[in-house]
Amino acid sequence: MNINEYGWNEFFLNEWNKKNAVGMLPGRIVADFGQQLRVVTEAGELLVNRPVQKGDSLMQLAVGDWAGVEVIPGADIFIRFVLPRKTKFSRAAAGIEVKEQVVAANADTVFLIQSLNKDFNMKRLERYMIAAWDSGAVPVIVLTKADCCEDVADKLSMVYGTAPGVEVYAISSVTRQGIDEIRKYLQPGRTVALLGSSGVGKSTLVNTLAGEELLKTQSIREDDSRGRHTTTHRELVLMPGGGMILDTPGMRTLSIWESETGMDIMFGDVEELVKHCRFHDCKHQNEPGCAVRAALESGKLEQKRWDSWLKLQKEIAHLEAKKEGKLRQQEKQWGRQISKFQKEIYKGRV
Ligand SMILES: Nc1nc2c(ncn2[C@@H]2O[C@H](COP(=O)(O)OP(=O)(O)O)[C@@H](O)[C@H]2O)c(=O)[nH]1
Ligand SMILES: [Mg+2]
Ligand SMILES: [Zn+2]
Repeated sequence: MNINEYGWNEFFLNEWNKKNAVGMLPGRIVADFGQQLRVVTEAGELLVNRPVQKGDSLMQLAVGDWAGVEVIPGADIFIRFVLPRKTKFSRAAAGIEVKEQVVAANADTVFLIQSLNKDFNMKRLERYMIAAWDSGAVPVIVLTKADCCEDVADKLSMVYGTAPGVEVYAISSVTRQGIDEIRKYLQPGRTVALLGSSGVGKSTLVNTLAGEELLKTQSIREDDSRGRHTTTHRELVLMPGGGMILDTPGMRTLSIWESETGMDIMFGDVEELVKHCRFHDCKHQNEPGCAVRAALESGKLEQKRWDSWLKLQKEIAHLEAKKEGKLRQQEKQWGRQISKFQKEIYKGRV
């Protein structure tokens, strides 16, 4: 097994050399079955138990990660560490806990996939774009099922308006429209991650590009254009002509986790406008000298974009407050431990 084909390169080698990895093999996590992970190493594919999580540390493994694997002959196989990621596409994990979920690690390109039928949703695309810019990977928008859509050109121009400078493709796995164009992203040693709702044709696209059935796809209930889940886990597959694709099960919602670069790139103009209001605590309602209201009235700022920004901004502020709360909680716990320790010292026990 040649790990270079799986994306091993100087970046990871450099990180590897900083570790004490004597007796270990570098391995890339190619499938996540929950309790177990499939890892590709020079010695072949290995099935490894998921290591015990160490809080929020890097041991939170994701498909696409490079890990230090130790094989103890006659005993077991262990993952000892994970290398720093080159890129990561994250979302806020579902549930009340404030937690990051890495959906795809070390992808070079992310295909943001929507189908051109009823699934098409510009607000969702905006969200994916923000997360993609924050991931560090290059986003490409792929609109599937062009064979099922009569107004492809209209939808394309909407997308161009929202994501300037990003490549956009309308494709069909049925008519093969656009398939050869997107093949250029499949380069030896490079990883493309497929992100999008369930049923948009991600697994079908992998099979179409591969020219063989590498992954199972779902039969769709045409009535509501939703499919049933068949892709149950994340999986990184090596393509016959080189390059890798990371297929993911559909995400129902994408809650923003990080938003530094993403919001800047997607809404830089809005953020600039806000700075130009006369009052720095402007609510953008009836205040005099409100740059936002002026831009909305003159048509310079679209109401839809403003609504999106407001909603995302609120969501991010909420998330930040939750993150902050978690941090304070951790500090409090620390504080309690320290004061307990101090008491012990006082009592002369330590
Ligand atoms: N008409 C049409 N159907 C497609 C296309 N690509 C996928 N499908 C169908 O959409 C359904 C869901 O595909 P699948 O690849 O499992 O979606 P995934 O959940 O995103 O992996 C399947 O019934 C596919 O046959 C396409 O380009 N055109
Ligand atoms: Mg699938
Ligand atoms: Zn204002």
